[in-house]
Amino acid sequence: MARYRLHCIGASGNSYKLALYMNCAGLDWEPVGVDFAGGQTRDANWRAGTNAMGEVPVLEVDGKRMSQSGAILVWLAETTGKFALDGDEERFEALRWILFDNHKFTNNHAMHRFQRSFMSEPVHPAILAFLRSRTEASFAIAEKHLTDRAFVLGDRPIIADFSMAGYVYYPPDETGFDIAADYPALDAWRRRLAALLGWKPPYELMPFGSDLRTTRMRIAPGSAERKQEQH
Ligand SMILES: N[C@@H](CCC(=O)N[C@@H](CS)C(=O)NCC(=O)O)C(=O)O
Repeated sequence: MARYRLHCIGASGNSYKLALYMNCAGLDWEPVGVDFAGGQTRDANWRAGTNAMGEVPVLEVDGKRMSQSGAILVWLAETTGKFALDGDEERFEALRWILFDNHKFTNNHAMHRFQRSFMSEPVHPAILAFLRSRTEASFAIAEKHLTDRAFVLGDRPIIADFSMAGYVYYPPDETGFDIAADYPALDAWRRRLAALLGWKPPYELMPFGSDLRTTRMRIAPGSAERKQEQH
């Protein structure tokens, strides 16, 4: 059994942040599948034993189970020294971007993707339009920031890069955003990250639960099986 065990699904970009970090850091890790579409993260026993917040990712290390990708990335950087921060100023800057990522960059993009591609019934266009405009606004901020720097904090990748990378490698037909065509600085940044040793796309690093991609087709509207969570 690997030392680091990531409870995750392939469709979860929040999980991918940690999977990608651990693969690029060369850590001994393995994915542990969660039946997200089947409602496992809402099961009372799962919540009691794995994550009271009812979310993936959960990282299990030496019997301890941790949640919240941003907090886990900070913990991993501090305990492994990989993609770590140098001093208080860098730590503050990295936390700023990790919080921006959680609240805006990842959140809007992920919510838009889920509503667009994984709902079993059509979503009201106003919901998609709202989430799309929020995503565009946070993409514009990241695009400007990355125009004159290689990585989020400068010339080397650190944990905030992995946090912001959560959803940028999912296929455009799934996300509804064509980063290569519309966001040149974001595209150049994600290519630099993709050149790191250990980089792999989400569905290769986390084979479990990739079937969420087909949930929309698998679960007919009105079916008693319809059990879905937000992104
Ligand atoms: N801020 C959390 C977000 C985690 C999150 O939203 N995970 C999604 C999957 S990508 C989830 O489990 N959602 C279940 C729900 O919202 O009920 C993190 O970064 O770990």
